[in-house]
Amino acid sequence: MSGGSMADAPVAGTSVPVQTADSAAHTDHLAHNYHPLDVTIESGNGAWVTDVTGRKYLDCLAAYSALNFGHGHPALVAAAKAQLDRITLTSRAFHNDQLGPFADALAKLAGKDMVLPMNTGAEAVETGIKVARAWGYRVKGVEPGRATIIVADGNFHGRTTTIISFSNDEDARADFGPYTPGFVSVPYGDAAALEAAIDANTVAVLLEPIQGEAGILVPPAEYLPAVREITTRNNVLFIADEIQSGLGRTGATFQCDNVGVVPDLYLLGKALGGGIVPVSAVVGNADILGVLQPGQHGSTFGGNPLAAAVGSAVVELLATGEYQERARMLGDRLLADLRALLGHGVIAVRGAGLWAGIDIDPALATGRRVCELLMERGVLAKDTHGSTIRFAPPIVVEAADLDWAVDQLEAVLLELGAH
Ligand code: IF1
Repeated sequence: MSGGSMADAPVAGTSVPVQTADSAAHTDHLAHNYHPLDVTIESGNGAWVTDVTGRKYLDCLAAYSALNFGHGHPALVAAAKAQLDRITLTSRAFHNDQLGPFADALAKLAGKDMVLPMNTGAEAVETGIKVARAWGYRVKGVEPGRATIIVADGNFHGRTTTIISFSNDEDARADFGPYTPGFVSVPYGDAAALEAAIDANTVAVLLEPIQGEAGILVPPAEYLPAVREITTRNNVLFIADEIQSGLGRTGATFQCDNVGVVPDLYLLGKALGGGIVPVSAVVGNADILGVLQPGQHGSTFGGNPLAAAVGSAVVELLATGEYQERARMLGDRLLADLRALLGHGVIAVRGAGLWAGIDIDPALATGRRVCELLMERGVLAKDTHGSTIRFAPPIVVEAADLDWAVDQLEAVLLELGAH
């Protein structure tokens, strides 16, 4: 078929719907694994996006923290554009001139000495699981095939079959069995329960430093330091999934920094690609990541020169600390403004840095309904579960726009009958 794509080919017996700009959201050819708000975005700049009708919205989701630096950050776009004209993909069968500098810069940012680049967050999580198991057998001496990894109830680490095998969210796991064995789930925030679950086969603990999808659940301040002490004492790896909490979101380079903890492995993704290309990585020291030998793990696109060039530009933005400081300053402002709504339709506010989970009074509306009404007022946000919504705008958001977004939430709550 010359010119058009297969997508343009009429399906026998059906008429291909006319695709106009504003009907792009309503194609008949897309699987129904999402239920997006009824908005079709055409462009973005900073913390703002514009829909196909020209209407602007403040983006308070930032693609689940993949857009920490906003839409179209000039330094990131410039790095991508420059690399597009050089080379975008070589495979790891050959070296490329961008990956070494990226690995050097990211290792330095994390205070570690080795980086394993992948693409999506789930791939970083899967890589962490494989590395921990191989370390368990080859270094710790766990009996072959018996390695277990401790995870937390309410976790969200991605959508692959192994990862949903240790999810306890039925929407995420139902009808996707048989499930991968080798995982033990314990209550989040309970260090004693975690220690009690460790046995001779335990190779690692895998945790989100703050549970994102669960509703931005911030554990007690002493939890992660206790997990660090327990895992060190038991020769168990501590793997921190900072894919959503990391890279400036919580007012620090990593959320682990905020509680004075250094994990054995950082799992990174989302914002590492600057909102431009999928970039993820497992970052640790050679005594752990070094267990992998050539041919034992990999990815077609992992460490590609375009991803590495953008990743290097992201690490450069984080190296000064200005985005971390901005997230801390704006986050304090956001959380204080949201907490002023407690008792006026808001029943709880949780968060760290520029990342807030807001429990709306369920008697007023679902989180989805609140997000629909926010959209009508020009704010884009996403519910997690039930009546919880999250606010996580790009860190480049203007303070005045952040204040305005909270004003819109207050107006929505009043509209729903809050006092
Ligand atoms: C969706 C949720 C958030 C993550 C953490 C690994 C991954 C994610 C802590 C995997 C990804 C995304 C997935 C996306 C929506 C979003 C999400 F709602 F699904 F749960 F953020 F909370 N670790 N989270 O948050 O990274 O493979 O997606 O690059 O599946 O709808 P990924």
